[in-house]
Amino acid sequence: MLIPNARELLSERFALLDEEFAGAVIDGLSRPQKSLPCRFFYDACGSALFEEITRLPEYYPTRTETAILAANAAHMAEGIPDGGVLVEFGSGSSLKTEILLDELPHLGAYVSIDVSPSALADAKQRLAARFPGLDVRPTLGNFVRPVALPAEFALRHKTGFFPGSTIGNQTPVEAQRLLRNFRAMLSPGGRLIIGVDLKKDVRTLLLAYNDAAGVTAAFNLNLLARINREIGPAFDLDAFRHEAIYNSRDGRIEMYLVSRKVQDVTLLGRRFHFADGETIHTENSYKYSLRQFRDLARSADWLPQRVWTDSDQLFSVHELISA
Ligand code: AVJ
Repeated sequence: MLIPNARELLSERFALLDEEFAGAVIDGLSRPQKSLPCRFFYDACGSALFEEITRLPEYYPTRTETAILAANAAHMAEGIPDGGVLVEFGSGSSLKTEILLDELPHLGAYVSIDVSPSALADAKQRLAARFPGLDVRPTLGNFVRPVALPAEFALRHKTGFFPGSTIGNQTPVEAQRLLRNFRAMLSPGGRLIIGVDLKKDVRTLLLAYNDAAGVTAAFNLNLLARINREIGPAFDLDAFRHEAIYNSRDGRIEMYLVSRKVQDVTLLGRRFHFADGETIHTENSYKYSLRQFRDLARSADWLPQRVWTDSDQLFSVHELISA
C-alpha cells in the first residue's frame, strides 16, 4: 500500500499554505525529539526581533564582528583583485558588506544571495545610493544549495563573504558540505571571508541567549506564533517557555521551547502530545576554537590563511583560499 508522506498530503489538501513550512513543521513535531528548523525564525516579525537581538548588551557577536570588520577591512580587501566579484551568502540587509565595499573602489560586481526579495531590493537601493557605479546583482536563493551565479562571472576571481556566524547553525557535517558548496561556486581559485563565533566562558554564552529583556525568548516563541499565523491557530504561547543551554560536549548553544504543562496541540488535523517539560529543539549555535574551525575548513578543501579577532577573543573572521 502506498502511504503518502506528510508533504504530499499537505500540498494536495492545503494548496494555499506555504507547503515547505507546513511540511517541515509536521515532520519536526512528529519526531521523538520534537524539532523545528531554525531557518523559519526569519519571517518579517522574526527578522525584526533578530535585529533587536543584535543590539542587546548581552549579545556580543554582531557588534564584535562589525568592529573586527571595521578594523581590518583594508586587509580583507587585499585579496580581491580589480574587477573581482564579491559574493555574499545570505546577504540580508548587506549592512556589514558596506564596510568591505568602502575598501573596494574597483570591484567588478557584488552578487547578493538571499531568500528574501524585499531584503535584496532594499539593500540594492541603499547600495546604489552609497556606491554609485557599483554593479549589484541581487540573486534569489538559499545558500544551503548551490546557486547559479551570472554566467559572465564564470572565469572572474570570486571572493565569498559569509559573516554573522551563520555557519554555527549547521552541524559540523553540514558545515563541511556548505563550505564545499561555497568552494565549488567560487571556483576557479576562490577565496572566502567567513565570520565564526568562538568558544568562551559558559556564562557569557548563556547570557547572550538568555537576555534580561526577553527578546531572545520572544524570537524563539515567534516560531509558534508564525505557525499560528500561517498554518492555523494551534499553539497557546503562554503554555511554552524559552530555554537556551550550552552543550559543552558538542560545543553548541541549544535552544528549546519547553511545554509548561501536559497538553495536546492540533495542527492540520493531526494531534501532537506534549508531556509537562517536553521540549521542541529549535536551534543549534556551534562555537569553534580557532584551531577547530581551521581544521573544519581544511576538511572541506580550503586552506586557512589569516584570521582576525577582537582583543577579548570573542569572535573570529577567517580568510580561506581554495586548495
Ligand atoms: C544568526 C545564527 C548567528 O546563533 O547567534 C541569536 C541566531 N539565535 N539568538 C546565533 C540567534 C538566538 C544567531 N545566528
